[in-house]
Amino acid sequence: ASPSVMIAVDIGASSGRVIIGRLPAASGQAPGTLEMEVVHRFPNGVTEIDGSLHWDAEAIYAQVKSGLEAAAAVVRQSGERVVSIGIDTWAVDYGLLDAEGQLIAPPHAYRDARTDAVIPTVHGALSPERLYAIGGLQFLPFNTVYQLAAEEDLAGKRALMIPDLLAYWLTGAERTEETNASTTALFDAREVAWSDVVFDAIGAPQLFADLIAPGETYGALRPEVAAETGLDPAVTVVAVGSHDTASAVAAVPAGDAEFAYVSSGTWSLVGLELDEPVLTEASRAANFTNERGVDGTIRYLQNVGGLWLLQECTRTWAEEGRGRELADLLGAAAALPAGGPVVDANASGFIAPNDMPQRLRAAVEAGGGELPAAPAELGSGVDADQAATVRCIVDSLAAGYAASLAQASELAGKHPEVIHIVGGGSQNTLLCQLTADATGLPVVAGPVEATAQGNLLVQARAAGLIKGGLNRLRAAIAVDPVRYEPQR
Ligand code: LFR
Repeated sequence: ASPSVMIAVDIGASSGRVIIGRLPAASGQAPGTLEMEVVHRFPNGVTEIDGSLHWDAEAIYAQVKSGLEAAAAVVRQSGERVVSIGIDTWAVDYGLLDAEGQLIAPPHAYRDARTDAVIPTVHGALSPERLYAIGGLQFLPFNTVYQLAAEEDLAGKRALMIPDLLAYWLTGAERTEETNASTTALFDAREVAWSDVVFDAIGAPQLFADLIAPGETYGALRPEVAAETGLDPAVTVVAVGSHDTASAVAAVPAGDAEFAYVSSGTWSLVGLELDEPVLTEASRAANFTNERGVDGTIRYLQNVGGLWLLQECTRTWAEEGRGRELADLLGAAAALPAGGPVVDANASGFIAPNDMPQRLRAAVEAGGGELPAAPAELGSGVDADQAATVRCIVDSLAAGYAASLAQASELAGKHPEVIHIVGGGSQNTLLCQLTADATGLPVVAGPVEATAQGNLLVQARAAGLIKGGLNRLRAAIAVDPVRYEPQR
């Protein structure tokens, strides 16, 4: 029989990838190691329509189909067989469908400020304490519950989360993947079901599709999609941890040691893997989230700001004609002494795009610190304000990671011995070292493409290519981890 392969569609806020995954046969007891071939990459980002931020879902879907077409061409050559497709994206956002199942408008993007006005109304109907006791989610102004409350008229409409919307377009099946449902705050963390109490409180109909768990199947490709992409119509779309963070944490290459993780990309998701949610008042007050992971695990974590701060600074500097290579910026930042100013990387004032260097400077000044004036040349071609700003971002992230991990450990009664950093941030040596220094714990960095690996491994298990729990999946992760020891 022809060898089986899986396809991961892995889409982040700034880029998307379509990846073929292969899992060579196990030798003896050890499972094979997952191999990945990226067949398509595309940029992603929010588009502004009439002053509000949206995702161009149709354009994303067109890119997904181009990626599937590229994958089909590869397997035609190699004689392999695609068994399934898995999709993961960021969480909380959704598309609204009309009675005919047509997308009504481009989905809103979570960085849009439209929820600000409705948050007090939602909390008036259901207190933050009650909301937390049900959903166990960190308060973030973009949680789906506030976004839905900001919608004008929901009568007769249906909603699908972004990965589910793409799965719907590929298969025709309407389902809601469970790990992503757990990020809506419309979901009961203990019952693992939609919460009528929350829908009633915001006066919205329960307009989401039935749940589907990672490993279950949405359905086979629609014949039109098979024809368009050149894939076999028997190929199925399988639910994975469709929330990218769920997939990333499934691919933390943890061994036996008690571990903490940072999924470090546009956001930094910092926390622990637990068996049960922590829904205490202390946990709510500390603003920790209990999101659902693969195999019913709980991701007990906090959103700490992320590389978004750096992405936005480099974008602004490029627009000012002061664009610099990331490696040069990080090199200049690393050369600065420790002990510079730090800000709260997760302050809500950093959520929206634009003017990031200015907003950081203001936050530093508000804290009594100072950043050098712009632009004062350093020898390296990087301006002094840029080096100091980048250093401030990385110091702030490391300090945020350390504070969140200390709190999570205390609230959950855990004692992690090692921190795994996965995602793009795992390549940032300065961030990894400063995290080890700030926490006093060793940092193990990698894999970079954890989300895609977690996505593919859940599919591989659904296809019977690998058996067992998360530890077995993790044993198949391709990574050459780099270790950082604390130095201060
Ligand atoms: C990371 C992530 C976070 C979520 C944020 C918004 O990509 O999915 O887990 O809080 O994006 O959806």
